[in-house]
Amino acid sequence: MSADVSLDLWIAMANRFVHSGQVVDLKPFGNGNINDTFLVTVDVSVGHQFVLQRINTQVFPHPQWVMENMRTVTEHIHQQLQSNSIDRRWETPRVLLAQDGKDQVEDEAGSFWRAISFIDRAEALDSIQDRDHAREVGFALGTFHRLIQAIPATALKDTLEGFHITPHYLEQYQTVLITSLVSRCPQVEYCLDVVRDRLSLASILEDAKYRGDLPVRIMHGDPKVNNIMMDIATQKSISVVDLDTVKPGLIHYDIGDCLRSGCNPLGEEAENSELVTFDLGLCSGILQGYLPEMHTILNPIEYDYIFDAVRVITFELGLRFLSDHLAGNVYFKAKDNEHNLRRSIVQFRLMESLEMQEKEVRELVRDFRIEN
Ligand code: GN1
Ligand code: MG
Repeated sequence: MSADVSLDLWIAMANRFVHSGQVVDLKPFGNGNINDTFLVTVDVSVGHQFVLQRINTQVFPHPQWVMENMRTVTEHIHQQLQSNSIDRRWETPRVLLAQDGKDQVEDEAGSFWRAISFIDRAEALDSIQDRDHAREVGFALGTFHRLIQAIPATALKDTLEGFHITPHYLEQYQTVLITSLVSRCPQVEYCLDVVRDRLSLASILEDAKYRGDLPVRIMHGDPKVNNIMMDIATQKSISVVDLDTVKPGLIHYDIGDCLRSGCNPLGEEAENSELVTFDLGLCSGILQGYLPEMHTILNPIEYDYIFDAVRVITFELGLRFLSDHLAGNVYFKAKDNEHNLRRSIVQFRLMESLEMQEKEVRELVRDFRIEN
C-alpha cells in the first residue's frame, strides 16, 4: 500500500465494486513498479476474489483510455475464444463494474480505482524456472498476439505517449543528464559508458518501422515473466495479464521484452549484477513456444529483427532505470536511492551478455522459424 492511502480507504474502495456481500480480506498483490494492487476477498461466495488497483495517474494521464483499450482487447479475445481458437485452459482478465455501472471509481482526492477479475488456481513467477516454463511463457505471448492480431491498430488509443519508442527515452536521458545532481560514482560511470557506446542502438526498431519493414500492430507493452499466469496444477500457461499498456506499437518490443525478462534467471532485482547472464536455453524454449503460434502472421523481415528487439528493449529498460535514478526516482517505485541504479546495471549486464551471444540467438530464431 502506498503511504498516502489508508487501509480504510482501500476497503471502502473495494466495497464500491462489491454487488452483494462484503469485503472480508484485502492484501497486497504482485510486484508492480507503477500501480498499487490489492487482492480482495468477498464473503458472498466461498473464495470469491478480485484484484483492486489504484492507477498511477502521474504515469497514465488518461486512465479512462486505459480502460477503453482494455475492454476492446478483452472483448475481442472473448469472442475469439468462443470460436474455439484454443483447445486448452485460457483466460483473460475482465474489467469489473462498480456499483454505479462504471468501469472505475474516482475518489475525492482524484485517485482512479478499478477492479479486475482474479484468475484462480494460478500463479505468476518472477523468473523462469526451467525450459518447460520457458516454452509455456513463449506460447502464452504467441497466443495473446495471435488472438488480438485482427484488431486494427487504429482501434486503440495511445494511452502512454512515447512508451516503447526507444529514441524518446534516449532524449529524456540526455535532458536529465544535464541537470542531474546525482554523484558520478563508478557504478554511474559504468552506466554512462554503456549508453555512450550504444547511441545508435536506440533507433533500430523505429527506423525499421518508418521504412515499413516492421508493421504497427497491437502490443501488450509489458509481457514480462510475472505477467504470464501459470496453472498451478498443470504448470501450463493460461493467461497474459496486466493489460494497462495494450496500445498500437511494434510487437517486437513485446517479443524482445519477453526474452529480456525470461532469459535472465536471476531476475530484474538480482542482488549481484556480476552474475547476470542471458540464458540461451531459456531463449530457445521461449522461441520454441512463441514462433509456431505466430508463423502465419509474421513477415520474413520481422524474424530478422528479433535479436535486435531483445537488445533494444534491454537497453531501453536499463536507460529508463538509469534516467529515473538520475532524476531522483520519480517514476518507478524504489526501495532506496540506489535501487534504480542497481536495476539499470542488471539490465546493462544482461545486454552485454546477450551481445556476446548474438550469433547463437540469431541461429535459434532460424531453427524455430516455420516457413509458410
Ligand atoms: C513497469 O508496473 P509494472 O511492473 O507492471 C513498467 C514496464 C517495465 C517494468 C519493469 C507503465 O511495469 O514498462 O518494463 O516496470 N510499466 C510502465 O519491471 O512503465
Ligand atoms: Mg505493467
